[in-house]
Amino acid sequence: MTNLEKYHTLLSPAFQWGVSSSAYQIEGAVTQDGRGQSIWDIFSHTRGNTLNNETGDIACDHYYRYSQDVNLMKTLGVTHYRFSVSWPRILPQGRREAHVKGLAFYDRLVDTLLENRITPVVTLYHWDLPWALQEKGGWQNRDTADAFADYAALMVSFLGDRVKQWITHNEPWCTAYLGHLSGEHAPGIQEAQAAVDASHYVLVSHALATMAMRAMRTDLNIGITLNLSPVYPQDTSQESHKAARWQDIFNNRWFLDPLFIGQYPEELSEILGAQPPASAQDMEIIRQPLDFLGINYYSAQVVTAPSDGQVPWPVVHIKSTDRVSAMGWPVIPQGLTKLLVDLQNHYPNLPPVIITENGAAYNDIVEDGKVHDTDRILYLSDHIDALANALAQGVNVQGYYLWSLMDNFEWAWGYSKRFGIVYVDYRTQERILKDSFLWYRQLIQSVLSPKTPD
Ligand code: IFM
Repeated sequence: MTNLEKYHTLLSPAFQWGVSSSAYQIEGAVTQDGRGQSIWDIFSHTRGNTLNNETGDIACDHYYRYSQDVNLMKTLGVTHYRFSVSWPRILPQGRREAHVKGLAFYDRLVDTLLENRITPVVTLYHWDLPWALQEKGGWQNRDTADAFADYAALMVSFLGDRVKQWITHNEPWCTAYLGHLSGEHAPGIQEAQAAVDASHYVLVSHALATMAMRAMRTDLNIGITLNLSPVYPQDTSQESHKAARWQDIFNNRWFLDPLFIGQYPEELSEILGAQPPASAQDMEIIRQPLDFLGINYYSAQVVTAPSDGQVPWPVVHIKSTDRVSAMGWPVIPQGLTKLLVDLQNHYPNLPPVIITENGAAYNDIVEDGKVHDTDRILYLSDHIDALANALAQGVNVQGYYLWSLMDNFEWAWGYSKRFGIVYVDYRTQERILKDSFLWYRQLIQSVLSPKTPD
């Protein structure tokens, strides 16, 4: 018996079983119907930024195949679908004139989902900032936060009658760190001050957008999605404990503390080498109550102190015995339970939690038209068990969304990493159901209509 079966009664009847995706990773059609360019168009078309210089130009061609893809979700039996809106498809210049054809695409998608009894959940920002705004400083410019609030209000005016669950940002840590410090993601900047400025204005934009959306309608559930990764010290030494605290601030508290305590962690500036441009007024609005916190969980980290005292960064250890995914991320399902329980203990005002992404890339092989992805099934079932353990410890988890419905453009990794439970043949755009799809379908069915014991 899995833990989910054991704790089945702890699941609310409204528990959301979903799949997640994002616009640039699946839509393609980047020059169609008046779409403007995003920072990812420019970044991926700059040689050397992505594996094999791959781009999202075509991706899964979902812009044209969305109805087939919704059919797949219907077959899967999910109750919810989380997708993101491409900001430059709606506002090619980032602000002002909305583009009717861009809006019409999401209109069709939402209606098709509802016709199939699948609840749409919209993420407003999953990393594809309009290039026109980047040219004016992007997330390093506070004006971008105002533009984001206007865009959020526009989307609510358009879809708010049918879409009730909204996520402002997906993984602001990636926007800030990968986009502005390591430079692995668009816009490819490598500067500590740029990263903390971007993190702050992203949080301000989240707050302004939340207020603007709430001013328009009172029937919306609004949250933000953070990618969180719990940290374990490798041993009991003081140094390892300090390393774990620093890594926890870097991975998690950089965003959690401003959102739920109203201040940045004290050591953040020391860790990152730059100070966020925060005012008391900003911190006050960033802390406003949310309807839910979205969490993307993939892995955890075990750390020790840096070997060279000069460099502040803790050292992340991966044991040779660890299971690892094709991303090289260790598989640590119990980290999800720890994360959820620790969050609940640490932040008394934590809203209900939704796991908005969880999943794994593996090197899938098609054999006789089938993909036997047993590693992925094990990963998923272990993590759903870990979620059930957190429920059993009283954490209010209201949903689980698997990343991802289908293989897609994995950012700097191009198409080399497959996270889908549907295999995509990128030459033909054929979709092949992996064994994990059938497994997830069965799980959802058994939870939604459990057999009564004889
Ligand atoms: O593909 C990404 C997604 O865009 C954001 N969360 C993590 C996924 C896997 O890396």
